[in-house]
Amino acid sequence: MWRVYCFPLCPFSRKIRLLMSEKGIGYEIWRTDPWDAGEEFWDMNPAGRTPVVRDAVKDITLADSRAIAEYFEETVDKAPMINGTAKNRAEIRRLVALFDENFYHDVTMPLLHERMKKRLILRQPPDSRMLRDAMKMAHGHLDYIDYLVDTRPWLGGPQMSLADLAAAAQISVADYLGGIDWRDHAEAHSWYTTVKSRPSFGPLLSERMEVIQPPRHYALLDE
Ligand SMILES: N[C@@H](CCC(=O)N[C@@H](CS)C(=O)NCC(=O)O)C(=O)O
Repeated sequence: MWRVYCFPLCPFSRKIRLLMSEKGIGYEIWRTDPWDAGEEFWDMNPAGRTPVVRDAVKDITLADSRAIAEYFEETVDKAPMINGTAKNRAEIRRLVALFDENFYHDVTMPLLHERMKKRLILRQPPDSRMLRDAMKMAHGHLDYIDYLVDTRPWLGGPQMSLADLAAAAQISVADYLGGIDWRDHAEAHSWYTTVKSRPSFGPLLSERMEVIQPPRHYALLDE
């Protein structure tokens, strides 16, 4: 069985866990905080980042969520997530990069820093200006999702794809940290509720990161 080295609020690990569940690939979680990881973890990924996945029986270790996603896409036929025509697949990859890079840097990373790292590691209060800025950036990204789901059934095209999983993974962490205001984003909210209601999402919604509690609506499927 695969082991996923991650911590509950890592959006890239969430994306991989969603992909593995959708494809029916079994895995166990191995709690790893990159800021407190040991030598074994650094040996597996010299970048020192989660997620890392390992199958000890086959002696396969993979790191970097995009490399991992491509590996499972190439080796497991069930539920293709980089799907459709070459043009479609390029569009899916574009959106995955947009959410992994832009959304993460604009929204998820500052929220993780202010609300998680400062609380658990640095023992400092969050900077309210940084929180406000991250929420403002989230608003812009949600506007774009409103537009996408207005013009196509799923973010990347006619079928659910890795673009939906990447976006929902980032949004779920931002939502956990109180950084998402769903008002004025009915289309994005309806799309997110559909993704969040899938069985693959269940385990993510029930996990908690120590003393940091999500807002009440976070795990509810009708809100
Ligand atoms: N490009 C990487 C990004 C992974 C990443 O940034 N992971 C964060 C946790 S969410 C991390 O491990 N950060 C620790 C660090 O950068 O030192 C991927 O897609 O896997």
